[in-house]
Amino acid sequence: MKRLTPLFWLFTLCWGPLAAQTPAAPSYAQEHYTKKEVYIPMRDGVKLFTAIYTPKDVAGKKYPIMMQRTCYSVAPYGPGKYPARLGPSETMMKEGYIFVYQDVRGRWKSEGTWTNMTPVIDKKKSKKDVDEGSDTFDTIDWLVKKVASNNGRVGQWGISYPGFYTAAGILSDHPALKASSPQAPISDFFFDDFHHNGAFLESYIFTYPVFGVQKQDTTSKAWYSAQNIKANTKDGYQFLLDLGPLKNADKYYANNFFWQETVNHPSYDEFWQKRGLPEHYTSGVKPAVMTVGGWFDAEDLRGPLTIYKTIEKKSPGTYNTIVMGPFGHGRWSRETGHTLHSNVYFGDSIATFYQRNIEAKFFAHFLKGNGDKNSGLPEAYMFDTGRKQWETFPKWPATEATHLKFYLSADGKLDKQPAATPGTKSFISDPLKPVPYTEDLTTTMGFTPHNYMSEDQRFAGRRPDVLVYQTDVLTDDVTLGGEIMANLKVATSGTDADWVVKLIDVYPPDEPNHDYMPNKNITLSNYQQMVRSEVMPARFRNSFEKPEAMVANQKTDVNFRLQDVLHTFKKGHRIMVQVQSTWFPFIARNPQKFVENPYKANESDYQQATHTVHGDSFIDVEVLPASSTKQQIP
Ligand code: PG9
Repeated sequence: MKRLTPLFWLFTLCWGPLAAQTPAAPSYAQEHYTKKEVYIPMRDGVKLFTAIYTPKDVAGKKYPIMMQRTCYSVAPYGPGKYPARLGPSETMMKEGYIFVYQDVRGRWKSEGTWTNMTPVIDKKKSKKDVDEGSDTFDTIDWLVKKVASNNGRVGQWGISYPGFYTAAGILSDHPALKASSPQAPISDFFFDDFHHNGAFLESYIFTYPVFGVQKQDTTSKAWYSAQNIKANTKDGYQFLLDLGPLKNADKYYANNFFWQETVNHPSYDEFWQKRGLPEHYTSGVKPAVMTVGGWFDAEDLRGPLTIYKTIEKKSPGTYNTIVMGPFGHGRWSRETGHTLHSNVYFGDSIATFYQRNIEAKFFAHFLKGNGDKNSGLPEAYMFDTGRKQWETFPKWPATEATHLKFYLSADGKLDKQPAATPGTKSFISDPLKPVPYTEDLTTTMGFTPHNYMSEDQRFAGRRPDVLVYQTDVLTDDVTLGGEIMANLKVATSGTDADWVVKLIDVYPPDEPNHDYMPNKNITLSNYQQMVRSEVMPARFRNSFEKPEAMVANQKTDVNFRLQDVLHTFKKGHRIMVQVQSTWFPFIARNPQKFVENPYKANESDYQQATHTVHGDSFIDVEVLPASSTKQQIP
């Protein structure tokens, strides 16, 4: 939430009352669209609330339908009420589509019972077997038959949870669904949002009222807000440290069904597995798919990359493409002028470029054009976050990429070869003094994390419980493009630990500040920009389903994937890797003593431990040759 400047308040105090007296001029949506609200019956009889906005200019015209299904409300409710913008962008609102918004089952004005990440029923045996695929099918079937002036073609889009409903909608298999754009879609709550590789994101603890309380009736008013945690502080690090073990959250959430489900399913069991989406795609994905994500998306980064790669692998005949921009969560949907993430400036109007030249083009081709798959768009439209420019690839990960290993050498160097005698580096990890995940405390009591994904990491690297490894100053640009694997060889004096690996771009000492620094206390001189990071609980190193303790002081392999990148480390920069075991309160603290269920650990289970990283640990990255990228001039 942007801080409102004094100028804003001045304007509001002076002009606000005047503005309140004269009716606001009708918005573009009000002037050019009519609105209808209906209940659409699903096959099991449950009715879903749906708002339909149709262009007024329908004389002799037919329009495609663009649909979004959401758990976050289709407000504003009421026949004369319009949102500021219809559709994914102003461009598409002005191009003219029939925009449809639907409250999903169990949410807001729709009927039915809510559950998170609705499990997919692959083989439906009766009308009672319903999921998001069947609800999407029934909705599309009703729309194409009943909505006047539609051209029989439907597109679907959505960001985040609506991205999940879009990705799940692909499984509807409705013949009218021609184009689907899951954007920052959730793929699986054990790897997106609430967990990363099963490590619980304690930074999400404030969101549980939104997802863990059943409404009693159809409603246009939030029914869960009373459950919010009331805290008289902005310091989430201290607030959650003072909360102590996760079991103490029951004082807030004893009746919150999603919190109880989270607590009672600490491993990747049937509860989470049946809520995962990617494994349900098969060879017959019908609609054209354009998955969209942000390289700095702190909520759903695994989702877009995994859904794109899964469809690519399982349904090679499908028009299946990916776009990854220099954005935080969903920030491609709103133009901010100067495109920044945390303190890093990427250029101007990048969201508008994406909306006009990529998103609108994709939907126009398949919903208004001949839909022959010659859309003029590439397979992979990827923004190089180091060079700060769009690149296009005929395949992702790029076929020209070569693998390179960086060894975590005991002398603190990132070496391309392991030392003859690898040696070790150790640190004391103390759950009572965890490494902060951000220096920006103002973001630690919010709904979800955001800025840490490209934040300066000097505050962490200067702590004794964070190990630092780096290359010499680069004499040439090095472009990492594709997947990253961490292959750690570690030990602990305890019997459990979380392992965090952070890939960092170290700027040169003479790096100047850009003109749009959002944080006046930061200098880009020697800035240690986070490029990618991930956590892996050692308990899940061999299986996410069957956690295993570590054997004290035994060298142990902990191998895990960090999400893809496209980042050029420029000449004069360094490549850095930091390794740590606490990352608070982004993730919950690990007791560092193996317990069956960390959500039920007692205060006495939390213990200091000495952790060791062996010098034959390595990070395996994909390096692109300079010539492999084709710069896309906006
Ligand atoms: N994926 C995002 C989210 C899910 C659950 C909790 C908090 C955030 C989103 O839908 O915005």
